[in-house]
Amino acid sequence: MSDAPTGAEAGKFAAAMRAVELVEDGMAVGLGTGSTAAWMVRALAARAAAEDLSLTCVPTSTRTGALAARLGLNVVSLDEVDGLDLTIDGADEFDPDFRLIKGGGAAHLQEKIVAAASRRLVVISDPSKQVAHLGAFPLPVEVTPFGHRATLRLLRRALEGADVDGREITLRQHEAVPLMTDEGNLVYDLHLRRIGDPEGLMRDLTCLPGVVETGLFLGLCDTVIIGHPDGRAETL
Ligand code: ABF
Repeated sequence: MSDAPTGAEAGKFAAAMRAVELVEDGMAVGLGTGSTAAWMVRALAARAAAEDLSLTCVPTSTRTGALAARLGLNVVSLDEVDGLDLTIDGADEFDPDFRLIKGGGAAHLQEKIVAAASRRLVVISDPSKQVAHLGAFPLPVEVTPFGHRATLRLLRRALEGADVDGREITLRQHEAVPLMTDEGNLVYDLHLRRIGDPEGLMRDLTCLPGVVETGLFLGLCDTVIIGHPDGRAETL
């Protein structure tokens, strides 16, 4: 690609390029959402064109799907394939066990469905997302619009006994109105600061009526590739 970025984007680009090397001709590939994943889509489209790769691509959001289609990738829905060979996606945080917080882009429901349908999930990220404990990034929780304030009360009650350092909950807004996800749901952000027991918290939240999905990705990611501002990529 001739338009390689500089500065902070150089790291994202480097991680994206390294991840795209994992794609083989004939693969079914899940395409993540976010700015790092966007570099990956651009690099994958360029490689597919240069090497005449036959790929089947499943996007994790409408915006990723539009970008991939515009760049000439073969975009299909998840229901048109029998699973995926590889999904490449970004993240908002990752810990030493590759547990993730995702959903800063409000696409975590579709991202998790696509990731769970994939043989591998490779995360592309940068050192700023690497944490000892999850939680500094607010945990997104997608909820149905129906009864969302009742669900908020259930979320607050669930956090009372949780091993976390913060318990503020905010409704995600976009241009001063509640944000709506691709699926037409709302997102509450849980400002927990530190999550002591991610597995326990996911169990406690996912069972609540009205909760559709959380941004906790546990046991799904087997590889993290981080890109550095100097353009180096590092596979963890
Ligand atoms: C997406 O990648 C989201 O789940 C996550 O919030 C985002 C990270 O975005 P960026 O790559 O722009 O930091 O998968």
